[in-house]
Amino acid sequence: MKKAVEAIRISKSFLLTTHRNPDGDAIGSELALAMALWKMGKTATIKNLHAVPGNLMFLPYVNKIHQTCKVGECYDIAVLIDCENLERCGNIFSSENYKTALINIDHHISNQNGSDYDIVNSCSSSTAEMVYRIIKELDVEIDKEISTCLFTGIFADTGGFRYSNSTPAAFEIASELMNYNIDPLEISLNLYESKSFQSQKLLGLVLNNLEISNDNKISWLTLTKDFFKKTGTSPSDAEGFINFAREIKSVEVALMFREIGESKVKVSFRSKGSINVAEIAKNFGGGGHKNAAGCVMDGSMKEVQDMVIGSIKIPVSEN
Ligand SMILES: [Mn+2]
Repeated sequence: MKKAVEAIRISKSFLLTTHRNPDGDAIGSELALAMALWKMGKTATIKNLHAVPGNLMFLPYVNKIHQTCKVGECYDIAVLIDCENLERCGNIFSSENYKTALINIDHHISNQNGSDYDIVNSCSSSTAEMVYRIIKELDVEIDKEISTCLFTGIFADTGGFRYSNSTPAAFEIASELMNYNIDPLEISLNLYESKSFQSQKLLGLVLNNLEISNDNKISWLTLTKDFFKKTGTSPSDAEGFINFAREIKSVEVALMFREIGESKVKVSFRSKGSINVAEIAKNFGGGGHKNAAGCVMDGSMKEVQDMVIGSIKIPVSEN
């Protein structure tokens, strides 16, 4: 991190990008770092493959984020944020788009490293927590806008401080960020209570088809393209639905299967306890965290479900 910070200090222009379907941690971390770089008098441009989801449009300077499938310009440094590899950001840039270094700031256990400066810590609650440390190291003064973005990142990735990554450090940093007059209620309402009526109707359809394994430990949701058509919604409206499977008391692994093509299915994984779903997702070409992961698989819905559910082995508990 010290070396990366040194490289940042002596560079002028930065490209910042993050993963497909960006979430609160991805966008919050990008914006916070960009604002810190601007404060240092540097040029920082944020370019992502996908648009910012509606529930994050309240963030400061969110209109500065560009959407592109290919970066044209060349910068001194490219920064990959909350993203385990170039594929996850949609390969929107390559080594031709930066002169001196690629910096990788991430907390995914499956991060593939290999950049010039890998700042990767899978024990960190969020990438926002890591960006907070970098900003401190850069000696940039945190303000209300930066604080709002960092808090949003930590709050989003810890599920509002409910998940196992709600570490003492996450609480401590959040507490410090509160000193900058931010509005956690506004952040919470935007993140978790800004759904559309159609999105709730979609949830109704999906919950109607909720399933559970014989031992009650695996529960899964199925989303077909048909559901989106019926309710006039898009996949971003299904964000967080998997939690309804996860919230069942006996469930240890929750899954969401979403049809994305003729015979392509996106699988999301969540676990509550010791089951490492990143390992399971990795077997199918995906990745993520111990308690939250994903992959994309070829095959019909039925084939993919049988393959994935059949591969999950949950040990019988001793008590
Ligand atoms: Mn994250």
